[in-house]
Amino acid sequence: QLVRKETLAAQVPEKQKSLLALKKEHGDHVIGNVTIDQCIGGARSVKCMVWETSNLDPEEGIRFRGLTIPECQAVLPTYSGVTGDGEPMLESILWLLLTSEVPTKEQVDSLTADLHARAELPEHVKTLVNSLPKDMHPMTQLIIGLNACQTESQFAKAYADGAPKTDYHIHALEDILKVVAVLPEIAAMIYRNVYFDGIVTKDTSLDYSGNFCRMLGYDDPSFDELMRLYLCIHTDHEGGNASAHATHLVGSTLSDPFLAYSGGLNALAGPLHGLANQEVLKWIQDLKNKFEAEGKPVNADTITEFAWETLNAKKVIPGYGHAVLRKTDPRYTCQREFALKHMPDDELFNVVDTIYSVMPDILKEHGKVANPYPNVDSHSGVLLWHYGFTQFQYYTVLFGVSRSVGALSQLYWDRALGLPLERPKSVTPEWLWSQVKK
Ligand code: NMX
Ligand code: MLT
Repeated sequence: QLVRKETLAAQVPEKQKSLLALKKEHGDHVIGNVTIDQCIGGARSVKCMVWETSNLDPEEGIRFRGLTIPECQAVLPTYSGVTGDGEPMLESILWLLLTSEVPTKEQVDSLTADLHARAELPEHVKTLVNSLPKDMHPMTQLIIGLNACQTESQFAKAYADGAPKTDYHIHALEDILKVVAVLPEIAAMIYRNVYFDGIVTKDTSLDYSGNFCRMLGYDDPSFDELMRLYLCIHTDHEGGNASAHATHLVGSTLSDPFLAYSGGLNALAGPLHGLANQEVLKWIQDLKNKFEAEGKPVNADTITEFAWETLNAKKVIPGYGHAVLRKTDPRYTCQREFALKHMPDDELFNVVDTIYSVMPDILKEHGKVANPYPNVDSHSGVLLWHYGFTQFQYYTVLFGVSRSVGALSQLYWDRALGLPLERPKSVTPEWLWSQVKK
């Protein structure tokens, strides 16, 4: 209520005015050129999208509404109520991304209550998710579940009823909060169905992350804190990443937020994007199995041997490299700090740490990779594994629950600012040749 009625309502006219002025007064100002390399090469660094919620610097990493991860940890409300003591709550970062304001604990608690109140899943969604084959990938199940929730879209209904475009953001926000609210239960149903007894038990006296942990079947305050950290750091990574961009693209057709974010989840499910977190754990398990069978220890030497085998087989090292970052991902660093605080002697954490000590040099020697350092996915799995959450085929679903917060906060602003249908120009190879042969 507070988010919608007070904070955002005051911001929308100002931001609309500012963007309009930018367009009117400076619309023809050139901000970049596009090379053939960029055209063929996945549009790296091409500046062609406005993104309110976060910005990614190649050296420094992500800033959420101008705040680095350590700054978020220092100022955003925590579950204990003492800022700086523990990880920020997911609701804190949702508030920040949506409104650009650092919320109070009271505001965050009101948002928790609002999300819990919206979390009821339609019966047909429960029936559908419960009917899915256990061997269907959890991400596919999540996407099916979310798509089926589209029956609840107030945006689609308002559009069909002829709502004026100036009101689109008001209806979109209802859907956005609903999507964020329902995802944990869909995700928990999938986890409990695939790996356990199918029973999901809620505890809405807790925050979003704590309740999610109980629904997954975990009851450990330390795991709740990990989930808070996990959900916060995966929310947003500016607009060009595949899941956020897909959400923005699909949403630009005025598909509602349920359909738009399902598009984002489809992108997240690819191994070069969110699925890399499962691939990292698989890589580590394959490595351990191989050397245990050979009676060798897992150490810097055997990791180096295994890395070269992977590279020579023309496969990627999952969890390393990035399209934008050129340094160790600060999301990796804060997870490493969590491990040093909560599980310094954990066996797999030590494997991940040893990988970190050798992999950048291996990748530099390999010579192809623009960024030889680890990204977020390199660390997230081992933290989960430590708490007995070993079902790594499921890991990307957690990423998917979190990314909804960033991608959909931006979708709110897409509609509030009246951003148009996204439709860049493609060119044929013949046209490209004609440009250089002139
Ligand atoms: N291992 C081996 N080769 C790599 C790696 C890696 N980790 N990263 C990049 N390369 C290769 C890449 O495949 C490309 O080869 P080719 O010229 O034969 O096509 C070459 O190095 C240059 O690629 P880059 O410019 O460094 O990277 P790009 O921007 O194209 O791709 C990623 C970025 C993230 C897709 C790439 O680094 C990668 O595949 N990493 C492993 C998968 C991964 O961890 N993805 C998760 C990213 C984070 N997330 O959550 O989404
Ligand atoms: C992300 O969080 O989306 C990934 O790091 C990928 C990206 O930023 O391109």
